[in-house]
Amino acid sequence: MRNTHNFIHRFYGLFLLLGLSLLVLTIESCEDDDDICPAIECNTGTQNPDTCDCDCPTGFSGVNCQIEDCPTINCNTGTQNADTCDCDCPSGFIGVNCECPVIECNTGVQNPATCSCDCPDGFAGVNCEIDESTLKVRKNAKDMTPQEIIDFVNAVLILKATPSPYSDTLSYYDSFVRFHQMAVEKSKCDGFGVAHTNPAFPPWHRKLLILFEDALSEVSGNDIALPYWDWSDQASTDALFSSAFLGGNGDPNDEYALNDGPFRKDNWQINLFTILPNYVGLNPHPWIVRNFGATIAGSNNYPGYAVSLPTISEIDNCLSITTYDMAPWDCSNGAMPNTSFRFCLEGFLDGDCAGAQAMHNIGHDWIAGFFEVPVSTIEMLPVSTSNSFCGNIARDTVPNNVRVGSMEPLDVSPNDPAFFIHHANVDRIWAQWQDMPGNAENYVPVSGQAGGYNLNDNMYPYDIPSFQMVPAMMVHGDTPASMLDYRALGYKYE
Ligand SMILES: [Cu+2]
Repeated sequence: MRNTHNFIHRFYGLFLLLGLSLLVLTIESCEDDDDICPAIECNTGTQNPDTCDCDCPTGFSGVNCQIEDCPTINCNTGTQNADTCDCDCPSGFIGVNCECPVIECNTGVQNPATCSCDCPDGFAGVNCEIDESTLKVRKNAKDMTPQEIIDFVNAVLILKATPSPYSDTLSYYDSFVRFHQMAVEKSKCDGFGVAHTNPAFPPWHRKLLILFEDALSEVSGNDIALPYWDWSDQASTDALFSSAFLGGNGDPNDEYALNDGPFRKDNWQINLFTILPNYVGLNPHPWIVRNFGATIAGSNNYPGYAVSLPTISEIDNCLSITTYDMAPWDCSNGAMPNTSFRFCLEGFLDGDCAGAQAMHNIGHDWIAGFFEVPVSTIEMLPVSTSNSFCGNIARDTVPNNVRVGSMEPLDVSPNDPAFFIHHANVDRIWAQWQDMPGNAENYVPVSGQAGGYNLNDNMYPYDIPSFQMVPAMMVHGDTPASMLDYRALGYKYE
């Protein structure tokens, strides 16, 4: 019994000792806490007893959780979300700053950085609404099948024999020559460029090509796509100027008359003649005249210098210019071949508009340069001549034995169907440039310049009321703005 009592006593003693030890330990550890962690203000956070530091909630940092992590961003119509720090945008807006009005992107997605639609491969357009597989494909002349060449050539011949919807006196084909001539006449009378030597040079000709391509399809019943002539590709040149296609060079024994191919002298008649003072009398024949690579006129018109076609590096140089165009919006600034895409593409090389040429201009010159014919007496043609449009305009003197080919006098150069295939390449290079990042809508001037230059100006002569009565003219707009998106106009280049 005593032993038992003793055991219990000892047991209780041990318990007591253990309890006291724990109490002391606990008190000691509390005393340690008080020693290491001074109370600090943690604002929206809590003090961590292990580290003594503040544990802060998401979005806050700093010793006292006093720093709100979200950088302040402008949310425009929206509000910044304190948890995510991003903008919560109201319906109808997207983007990092709620700046983009929502647009329908169909098969694509709207890019919040640009606000525009990113389209999947094979789709294009502002709303990714264009299925590219449905577009007309304008091919390199060398890639045309024999049947495509036949269809194209026949359509051009039919167009030449079809009465024009725009004129009681002209053929449908010749109306396109006349549109071009009217633009050049207006330039000379008004003293500023229409269709040429100005920012509207690319869109003005894009409109002409679409009208022409549509007309070919209309009169032939075939869906015709214009071929293009890649000047830098010898195979393209060879294919285009073959006897099955456009015919070749002029006949040196016949004042360079075109004597082969479907548009030869006895199968194609020219009805509209140049009225440009510098060319009157130099291109008198009612048939196509070509003299490949002959000389171009210098500043004094004749004699000139030999020309060659643009190379890949010349074309790439124009494509590398990021500015579409700039003041003085013409051909008079010698620095502009390297600073204005339009100036470079149109083909001026220096500040002399009639001086050295390149690109588009040299293509005209290469097909149809200056040459001499035998005459009984060489004499100088008069220095001025009366014109049917703006009265007397001074002209340079030129010997009476000088001739030019059909593509040379600017006004009536579409008399040679090569014009349209040459200009398809000009249009293709513009299209390539437009496909570069940021260039799709890149056109200046937007406003404030001469009539016909600005983004939303109507282009002469497409805006003439009687022409506007023809349904074909109204299928697409007649402003530079309406010509910018070539896919929306129904075609692409291979
Ligand atoms: Cu032109």
